[in-house]
Amino acid sequence: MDNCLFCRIMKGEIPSAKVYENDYVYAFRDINPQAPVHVLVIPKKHFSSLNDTAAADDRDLAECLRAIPVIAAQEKLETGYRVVSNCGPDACQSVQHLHFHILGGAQMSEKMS
Ligand code: DGP
Repeated sequence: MDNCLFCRIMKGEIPSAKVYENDYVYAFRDINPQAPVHVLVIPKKHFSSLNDTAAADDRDLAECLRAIPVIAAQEKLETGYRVVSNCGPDACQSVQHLHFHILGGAQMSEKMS
């Protein structure tokens, strides 16, 4: 996806603060952090959201989930963290490339919305 912001970040065409990468996954710091640690985990393959993953290779999705605890450990989030994937306009998804927010580094509210 030539015009996708996160595809361009993943390819290095737009700079980002990388925190993790493997053959399937790229992770980088959110430009507008909403917690002391705020990392975005994306599959290297383009999916616009979770709604676009019915035909996805399991590996592309599983690697995102497996990367999350690795990144959490790297970021020293021993006391916990939250994972969010906004999907569609009601959830205020603003970038149409599947991504998982890892939020941590402080006590969070019990409220999620
Ligand atoms: P969402 O609202 O769930 O689609 O989250 C998109 C996130 O992407 C939002 O928290 C801000 C972040 N973001 C947007 N543009 C950039 C960018 O150019 N670089 C980085 N690092 N993050 C970005």
